[in-house]
Amino acid sequence: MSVRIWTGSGSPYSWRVLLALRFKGIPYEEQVLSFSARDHKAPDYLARNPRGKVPTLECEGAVFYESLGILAFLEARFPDPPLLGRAPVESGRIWQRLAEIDNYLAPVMHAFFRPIFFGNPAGQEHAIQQAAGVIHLELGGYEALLDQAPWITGDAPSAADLALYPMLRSILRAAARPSVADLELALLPIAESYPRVAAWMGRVEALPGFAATVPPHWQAADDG
Ligand SMILES: N[C@@H](CCC(=O)N[C@@H](CS)C(=O)NCC(=O)O)C(=O)O
Repeated sequence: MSVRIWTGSGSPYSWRVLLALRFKGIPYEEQVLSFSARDHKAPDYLARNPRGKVPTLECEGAVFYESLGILAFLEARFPDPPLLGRAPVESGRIWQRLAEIDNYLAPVMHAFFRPIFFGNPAGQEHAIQQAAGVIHLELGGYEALLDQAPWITGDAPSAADLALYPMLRSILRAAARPSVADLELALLPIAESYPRVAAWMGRVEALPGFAATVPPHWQAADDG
């Protein structure tokens, strides 16, 4: 059995799959593509993933892209420990949260961090503040959920935790940029506004193998 994964440093979708691989104790070989060199648009990569995005995973001759599809494959091929639940209700709850993360948080994450990481926040303050407002609504929901249980879907970590964490880290990393310091986004420090979310982030960071998944160019960053 050999697993290869193509990632991009800092890609939250790649990070969720790396967390799942570590959680399940699956050995893998990682190839970090360079976005600036446009490795993800090279013909040999497009042959594996015609959308030219990361992550892509190959296992025993089968190639998968789209992080949720990859997680579903990993769960079926390597069921223990489970990440997508065993019982129908548990499984449905986890997929519900995954759909919420990708349908509601992901678009606003992109709207928030794109002008901060890849553009010029000057002139886009209103759009950034609007996105931050939606992020606060989402964070409020997770704060309430985490008041009921230590993990997003209950008493054990699930794919929902592993999918949510990298997105929140990306958001907080963007919020820490000096270029938005004057916007009073009230996202940092996260422990002040959302103590349960902050404590949950600590629990994710304590999962075995977590450190090896942190994007290489983030290792030294203090982003709250
Ligand atoms: N829905 C996809 C999203 C993947 C995605 O958007 N990846 C980004 C990096 S976070 C990417 O590869 N962007 C490069 C591009 O679109 O050219 C998934 O879940 O895998």
